[in-house]
Amino acid sequence: MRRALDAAREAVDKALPNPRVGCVILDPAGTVVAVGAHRGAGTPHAEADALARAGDRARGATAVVTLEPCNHTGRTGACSEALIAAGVVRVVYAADDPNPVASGGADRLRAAGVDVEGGLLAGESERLNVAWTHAVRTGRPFVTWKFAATLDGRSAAADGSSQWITGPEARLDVQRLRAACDAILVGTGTVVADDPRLTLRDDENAPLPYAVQPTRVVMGERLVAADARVRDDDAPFLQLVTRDVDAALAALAEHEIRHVWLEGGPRLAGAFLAAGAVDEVVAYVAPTLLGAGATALSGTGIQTLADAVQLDVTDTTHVGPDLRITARPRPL
Ligand code: AOF
Ligand code: ZN
Repeated sequence: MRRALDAAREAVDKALPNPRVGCVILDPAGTVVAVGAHRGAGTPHAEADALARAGDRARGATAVVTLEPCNHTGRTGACSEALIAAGVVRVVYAADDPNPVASGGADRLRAAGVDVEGGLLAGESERLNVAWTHAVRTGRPFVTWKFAATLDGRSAAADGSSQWITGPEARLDVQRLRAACDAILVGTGTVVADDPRLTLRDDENAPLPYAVQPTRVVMGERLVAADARVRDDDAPFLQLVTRDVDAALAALAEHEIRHVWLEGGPRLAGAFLAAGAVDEVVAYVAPTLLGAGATALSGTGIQTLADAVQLDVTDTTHVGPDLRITARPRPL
């Protein structure tokens, strides 16, 4: 299973809107005869990839797969049927498939006489697909809110200047994390103020070696000007003409967006937080002090300490001179 998880991880950085899945085929003696992985929507599922590599050696074999084999014909065929047809006699999988459209593979395999065991390293498989699992379970995308601030919590100086609070290392780190998402979300105010491109680029403006650019999503009732850079040809663009967070999440889910990277501004972030729609916070904190200036969040409606949103820190990492703090809202 660890080999299958590694295969899933190594095959692609991102398979969204699909999960990252790996599959290993073992002969009756326990020797690895094939390793397969999924590489993104529309390409073969991990099981199909591994079966194709195994050929005849799949007969009588065990398939070890990081997600319950699917039982549906979606963009590709049902893996349950492919495993049965190939003569696989035993399937060991990690996480149950949370997708109601595709699940039922374990039952289908058992009904065909295949020996099936689920749950092995399920947590690791889910960690590999945190956003996908959340999105498929809840029907709403997983939202990561990112902001940068000084050590005293300012995201802009008193005169409004905010470029750059953090160093180049942190800005490159943001690009890397953005690349793992399938949408970058900002409010219309940010587009008007900064005319950002919201694409993945390095400091020399060269495109980064990430295959798929996230969709640039602008939320708000003011229509984005036709010549705004966010509408150029470098990446997909989507405007959500609404101020309602739930409506926005539903629209994003309809576009098969699973992992949203929310970048601001402060009112949009405040609205998402107030709606309970922030699933993860990534804060870049610079070792500088301003003493005045805007903060990263506004309009949350929180008035008293007892109502503070409680987070658990899941990671702290030095990024150049800055600190990156990752935190998740504490379950109620
Ligand atoms: C994958 N890769 O290796 C496995 C998946 O219609 P599709 O082909 O995009 O099917 C996507 C669903 O299939 C997915 O949500 C999950 O439930 C199931 N298994 N998907 O993309 C794979 N094994
Ligand atoms: Zn499948």
